[in-house]
Amino acid sequence: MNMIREDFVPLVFDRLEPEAMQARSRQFYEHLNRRRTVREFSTEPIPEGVLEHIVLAAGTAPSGAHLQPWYFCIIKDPAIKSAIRVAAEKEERENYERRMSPAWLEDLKHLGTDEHKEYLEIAPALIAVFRQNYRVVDGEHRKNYYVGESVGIASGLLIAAIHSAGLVTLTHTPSPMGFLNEILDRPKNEVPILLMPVGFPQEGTRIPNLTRKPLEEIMKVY
Ligand code: IYR
Repeated sequence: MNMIREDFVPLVFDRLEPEAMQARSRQFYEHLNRRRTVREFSTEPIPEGVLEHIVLAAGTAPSGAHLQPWYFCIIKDPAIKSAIRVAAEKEERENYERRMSPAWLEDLKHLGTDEHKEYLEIAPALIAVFRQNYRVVDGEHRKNYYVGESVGIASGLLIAAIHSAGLVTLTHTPSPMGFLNEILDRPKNEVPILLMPVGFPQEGTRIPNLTRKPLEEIMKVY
């Protein structure tokens, strides 16, 4: 086969020496391993342009048929943050009091979470991540592919970019989140999957004393 595709361009690939590969992979792991989810934020604003680059980084994710089925809303306006907090807490109250099973609540106990979400107002910015279940082309609904996988990967890059920029976040998943479509005026083909407060940690914040699974528990070489 090996057909030359006219619209293809040469790959720009930076080849590293083995020692550089070993050092870079270790340093990247060590950097990511310092990331922790934070639930207490300061109100300190985020420097200009940082959130834009974080979203651009997320948007580099691979996606099914390169359809990039994601959309990111950045919310800084205090009135909109308040409206989101009120709506999220209403759903979370329902979750904690009725929708989550006793086993689920038991699994969560060590994190100390509850239905109160003051961080949605305190953090200087919220990022709402939407998955585009389908796209609309000339008024017709067209399929997107591997949307969950694609937006999941983009969200991972988003979280890594937030950490790399020297900020903290919390992977918040109020559910259902239909209120975000209304408040943010997003179309029906978009479904919110994450609501991430982003900012600086509140001074003196404490986090659960968690450990990560060791390599032998998450990997096997064949
Ligand atoms: N979405 C709820 C509950 C919750 C669920 C899981 I799984 C967590 O790891 C943490 C919280 C909330 O945000 O409180």
